Amino acid sequence: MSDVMPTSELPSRRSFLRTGTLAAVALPAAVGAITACNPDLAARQPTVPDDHAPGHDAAPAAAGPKTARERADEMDRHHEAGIKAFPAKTEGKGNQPLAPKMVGGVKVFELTCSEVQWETKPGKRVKAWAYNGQVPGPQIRVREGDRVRVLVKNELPESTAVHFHGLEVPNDQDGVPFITQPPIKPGESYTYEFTVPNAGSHMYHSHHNAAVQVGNGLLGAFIVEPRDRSGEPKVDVDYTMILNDGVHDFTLNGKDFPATEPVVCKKGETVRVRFMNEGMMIHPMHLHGMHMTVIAKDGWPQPMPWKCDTLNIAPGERWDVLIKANNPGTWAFHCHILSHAEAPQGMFGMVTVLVVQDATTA
Ligand SMILES: [Cu+2]
Repeated sequence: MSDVMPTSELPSRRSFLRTGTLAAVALPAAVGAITACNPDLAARQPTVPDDHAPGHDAAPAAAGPKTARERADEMDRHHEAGIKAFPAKTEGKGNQPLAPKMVGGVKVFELTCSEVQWETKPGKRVKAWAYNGQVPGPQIRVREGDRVRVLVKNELPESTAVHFHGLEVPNDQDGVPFITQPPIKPGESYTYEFTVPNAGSHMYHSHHNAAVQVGNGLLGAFIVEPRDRSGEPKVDVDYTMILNDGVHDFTLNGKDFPATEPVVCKKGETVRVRFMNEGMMIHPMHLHGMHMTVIAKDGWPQPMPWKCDTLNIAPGERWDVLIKANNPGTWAFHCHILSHAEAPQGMFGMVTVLVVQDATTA
């Protein structure tokens, strides 16, 4: 089941930190451009004219209000610091593959819901409600037709339930309290079991007090590979990107820029991105430098693949795209509702990069 995912899913921050690839190789265009525009402040200050505040030159730099140039330099320092910190190391990583236990031909997954402290960006720890201590919860990946059992243990201070979003399961496995099952009370466990009916990029999440519980982190990817793989694209990187916008602010896979994870590939490779929106807002995800070819919506193949560079991901939606990585460099990849991505203090939230390594940098 795992021949598509493991090597490509996680070419991540860890390998960057080990090799220094991003700092040394992948980001020179971005960082170099910033640093080139921002050499030593003190050396330039007396001689650089201030176009935005004519006449300010008479005021001493150390006293009185800051000049426009000083304010610009201060803002630019914050922006540069954020870029240079990327990809920032934080404690905890969500969306990690969850290996099932095989019991009599059934793939058994165990999910424990509990409260944890989750670091979304360096130094920022928030209360989270997590499956198996991860935000997003661990990635469940199975094949169409598999028999699956999901054991849910609730260690939260309130009831919960798990809905398998996008899966066309029998009604009594749909995970909606008082419609299809009783709530799973604190301290209780509950078992779901079904034969996986339809392939695609799906999700699982709480369906009880969900605006709070999903916002707190009770969500994860449920990816179903088709039984017949003849129509599947051949990809080198298969990357799941889960968007959220609850109490943890704007996050990609549970992390806030600069702690988000770069998507990394080599020139000529094909990257599959599975966007999933677990938040309550729309997020038009925009890739610089290359287009995306949309191949599936909510797990269903598109009748005809189509191209875009900005793809709106509405709450609950999953969109699968392919990116032919033919343009080397480090490319910004972010939500284009700009208040979800950038502030005077620099970039934050739903920002990452696509790194396309060419032969000289790989
Ligand atoms: Cu957004």
